[in-house]
Amino acid sequence: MAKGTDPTKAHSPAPAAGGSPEARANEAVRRWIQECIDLCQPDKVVWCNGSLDERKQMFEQGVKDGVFIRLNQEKLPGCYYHRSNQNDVARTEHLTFICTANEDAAGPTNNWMDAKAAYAKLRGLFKGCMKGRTMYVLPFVMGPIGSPLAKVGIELTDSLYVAASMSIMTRMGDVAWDQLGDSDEFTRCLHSVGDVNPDRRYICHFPKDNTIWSFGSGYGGNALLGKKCLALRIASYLGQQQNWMAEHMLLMGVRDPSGHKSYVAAAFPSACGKTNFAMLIPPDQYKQAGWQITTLGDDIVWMWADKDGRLRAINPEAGYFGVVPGTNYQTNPNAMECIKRDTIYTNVGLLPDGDVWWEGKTEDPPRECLDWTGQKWTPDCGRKAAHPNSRFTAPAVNNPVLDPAYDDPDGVPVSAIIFGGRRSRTIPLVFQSFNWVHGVYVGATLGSETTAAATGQVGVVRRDPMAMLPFLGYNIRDYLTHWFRMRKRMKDPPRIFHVNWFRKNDQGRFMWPGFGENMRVLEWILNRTRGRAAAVETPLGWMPRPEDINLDGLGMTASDLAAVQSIDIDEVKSEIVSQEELFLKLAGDLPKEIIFQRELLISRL
Ligand code: GTP
Ligand code: SPV
Ligand code: MN
Repeated sequence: MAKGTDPTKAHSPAPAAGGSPEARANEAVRRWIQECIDLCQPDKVVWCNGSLDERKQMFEQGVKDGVFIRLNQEKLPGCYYHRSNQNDVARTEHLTFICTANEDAAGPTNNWMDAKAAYAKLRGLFKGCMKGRTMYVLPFVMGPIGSPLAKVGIELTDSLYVAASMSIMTRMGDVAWDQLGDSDEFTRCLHSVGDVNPDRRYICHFPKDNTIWSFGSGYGGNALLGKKCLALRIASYLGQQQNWMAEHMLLMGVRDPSGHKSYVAAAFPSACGKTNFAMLIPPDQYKQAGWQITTLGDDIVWMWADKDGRLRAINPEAGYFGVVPGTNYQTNPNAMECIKRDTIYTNVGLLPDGDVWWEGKTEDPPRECLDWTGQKWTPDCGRKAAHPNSRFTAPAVNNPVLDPAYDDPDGVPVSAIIFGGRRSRTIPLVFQSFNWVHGVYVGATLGSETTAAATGQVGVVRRDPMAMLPFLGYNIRDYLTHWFRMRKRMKDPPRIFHVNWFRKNDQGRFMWPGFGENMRVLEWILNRTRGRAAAVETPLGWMPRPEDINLDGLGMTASDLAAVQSIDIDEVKSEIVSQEELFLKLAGDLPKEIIFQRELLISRL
């Protein structure tokens, strides 16, 4: 991948329109695929065209192979069930590597492997790994077709689950050959589930070679290589080289009662509420007044400054790989609509009639089901029916509130960027940063309690800068500097906010109702972006007075709101001390803006 490539450069058209996918692949593609075939030695190679018919055949084949179980087609038309290996249920951050010639390129927060050593090690694992198996060739595009930022990837995989999932999650098929033309600028994604042994599991990224090699896992973020591996790790590296941004963010449209439309991007760490916020249904009174929320994306956003100096954004994905537990018709009705048909359910409970169940789906649990491991489950058995990180894979077009601009190659202008974490204590419901540079500091010091989306301890606060800690393809020092530099490309940068839906009281109860009611906070945020709402200056930033948040019909008093907004100076001091854990890793490399902002915060206390 050439350094400094112009992201707006158009590719020349494909050599031959029409014909078999195999015939349409250009020389560079064919050469690379042949190398991978020689290495992996599959019995069979299947070139995929991304059609709905093909996806159907994949499901049928998967049912025969025991990869999928056909769900009750009356209740859940087009839906299939998949059980993963029990040791393969979440991203494995300790087995994820950035592979470069020198360690500095990966930086202090990534696992690093020498690129040559990594290729050698993984070549040993890939050698002959597809004997007796089929290799699926999955050409795909990340981003609306024709967008200046759209990227082509080709994934080679021996997993039918991955093939079917990629067909939902990306714009897969012939569109990729059209977009690629005769160029060799595509991400080379090689994947094998191997023997699903965590001791032989490596998710390796080679940013300099535009290459991803993933071995030994079939789980989402480890195996659907267009998602976290390409659209965040490789893309963040490319974005830094080419002056754009790849972020772990949702993207939503908000129409106010006057018909004015704004777009908001928000970065929350894994399992901290992006899908739910992106599909938010406003409370009745807001709906009646004419507020309307639409979804562009729920996990990844690519952004660039246009010629007028406005930040514009697209969602590179075409589907949702969402957390299942806790999803129901009260918390997220739009997600429930999305997953009624044409959806893959992974690691949820399976009911006797071929329907599915999970914790939080209904108030009353079923009398019995099979749990995510296939064992008989009853409500009193002491185990969970669904794995806490069980997931749905659903096409974006199923979303009843999909934004019309979702497929627009020009993207949408972003008015506000929101950072948020899962914090039981200390962090108030909402505040606004003083300006872009302060906002970058707020994002860089984002803390959140860990969740089941990655293996390891759950519920401990860790620093997760911009919710990107596990997804950075390069040195965090250069990433933070990139955020500061992007400011210079913008005439009127988006306002930056911080939210926390998860603060708890001394009884351990959430102090804010969350979900649809988050609309009330969003209203203040949007009004702030347009100079239409009041705020007071606090040590953390601008905050609404209790009367600036609409509490009508919420059953919360102004003093309840004051409690969820309260700032305890001693707790903030501890917070600053705990930020040092990240800053020490950066040592002498901490951008000066971060140091100044930290000093200014301390001086405000
Ligand atoms: P990834 O797909 O892992 O990136 O997660 P995500 O950020 O999209 O999180 P998601 O929206 O799936 O929410 C994760 C969990 O948080 C689910 O169990 C939700 O029910 C819960 N959740 C989401 N929003 C809220 C909220 O406003 N309040 C509370 N209390 N819980 C929420
Ligand atoms: C996350 O963990 O942030 C996810 C799920 O969105 S995965 O695609 O597995 O990374
Ligand atoms: Mn995510």
